[in-house]
Amino acid sequence: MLLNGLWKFSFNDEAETELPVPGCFDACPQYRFLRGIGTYRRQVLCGGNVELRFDGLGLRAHIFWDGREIAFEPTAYTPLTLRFNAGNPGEHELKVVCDNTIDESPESEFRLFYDFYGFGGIYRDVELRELPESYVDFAKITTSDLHNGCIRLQVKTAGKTTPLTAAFDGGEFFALPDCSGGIELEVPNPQAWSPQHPHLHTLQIRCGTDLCKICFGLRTIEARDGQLFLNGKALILKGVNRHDAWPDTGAAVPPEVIRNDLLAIKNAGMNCIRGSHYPQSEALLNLADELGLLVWNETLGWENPIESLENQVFRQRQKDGLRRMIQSSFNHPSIIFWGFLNEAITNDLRARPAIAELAATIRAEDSSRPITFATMFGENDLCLDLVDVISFNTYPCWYGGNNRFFDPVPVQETLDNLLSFVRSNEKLAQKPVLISEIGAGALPGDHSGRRWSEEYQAELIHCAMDTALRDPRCSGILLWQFCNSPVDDNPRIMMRPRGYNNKGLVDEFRKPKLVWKQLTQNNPGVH
Ligand code: ADA
Repeated sequence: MLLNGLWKFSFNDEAETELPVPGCFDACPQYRFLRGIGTYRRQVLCGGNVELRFDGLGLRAHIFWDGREIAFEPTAYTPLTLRFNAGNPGEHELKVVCDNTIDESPESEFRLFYDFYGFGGIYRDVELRELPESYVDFAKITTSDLHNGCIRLQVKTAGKTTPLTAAFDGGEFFALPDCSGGIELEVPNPQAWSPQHPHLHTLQIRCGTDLCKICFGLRTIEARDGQLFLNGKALILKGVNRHDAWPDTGAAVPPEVIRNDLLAIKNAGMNCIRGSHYPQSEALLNLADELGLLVWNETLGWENPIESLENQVFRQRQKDGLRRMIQSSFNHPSIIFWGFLNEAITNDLRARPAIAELAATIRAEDSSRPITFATMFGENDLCLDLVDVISFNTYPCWYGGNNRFFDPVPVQETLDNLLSFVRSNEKLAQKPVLISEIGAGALPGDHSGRRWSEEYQAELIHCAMDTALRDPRCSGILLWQFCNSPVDDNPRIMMRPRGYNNKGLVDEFRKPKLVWKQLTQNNPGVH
């Protein structure tokens, strides 16, 4: 049952009204930019053991079933699956109390200085299913032999023990042996998944009356010898960072907007999206699988300080967020990296235990994908050896220097210095290097050619792309950022005209700026 629709809503215990779910109350005109408690509730017709799934909400939420609290979600944007007994068949009340006040304590994962707006509400789909006597708890598929089309399947079931059957691509069902420890299977008529040919296979698993359908792709991703390899071939990433935001609905981005965004990115000749800076929705990941876009999926974080990295509650929440993100999106072929903690304080040695712990948490869940985090500390980062891919966020000619007109030299020098540093460092030399963020603000309509103009941004982006993509030491570039994104009234607001981070290549309504027109024109397009 998809529980999307109109729910009863009240803000700070005021009179009840109705609001859409998915939705962000502080993106609606009557509560725009207000901070407080938004209570959503609705009736649900069901009974017995159920599974309730939220694909993402925020900033924090208490969840109640028939008036009893069944969960607290401390982390925005993160998939949450709850299993519980709903009681006798009939009407039950589901209540979700979303708090969008900013928690400034070190354990909080969303703080005032973040460079993106922290919305309140139920951002993404809510689903409920009544659990049968036995069911598939999880099924993980990894490509074990691309050449021969073999996968490794691991299935865990719950409830009464029942023999399993499975079918590939809508074919005949066959008996599955116990695969709790993983088994190898050959996919009939195997075709590899890649951005050029995003072929998806399906596997249906029957467990008693439960039928679980998984879309998967045959593909491998490796980080070795200073490069990335997709299906054994050297891979160069060319893409964008993207915030999941839309002016009318905040963090609850309508599926058609997501589809248009992904098509536009693909049509600009790009192959990758960094989901900055939180786990991506099921809707986006399904589309990326279908369209052939590679995704860097990361947990929520932004310039987190040492008091957070040394805080056990913060660390536990991060580990929990990583596990939930990985378990919920494991089978998407589009995901090539797991990431965490954008621009945390990784130039401080005291950050190492937290970074090592998060990397180990990922490896325990999935050893088939490289791990990375984006650093702003360049050569001074002290944690780069702990991950598989080195990702530098850098803003030459934007935060650095005082030039009014664009000067290519600092961009070329900055990128060269970063790449030379990695290649000459014994511990890092064999790791692939990415420019994970680079960009400049541009106000639509400013054609002065100076800083903040569309021309300045276009020149900087072209120079950065040229420099990175011509350098054989570089495995790719992810531009900051696809669309303008809203920011809160935080200490950085004076650098954020109109309350937006204006480094979008398109504006917040996706109206192309000069650079995006040029990137799109230079590409024949795929659709
Ligand atoms: C950082 C950060 C982004 C954004 C960017 C900017 O590198 O990772 O989220 O804040 O800078 O625009 O300054």
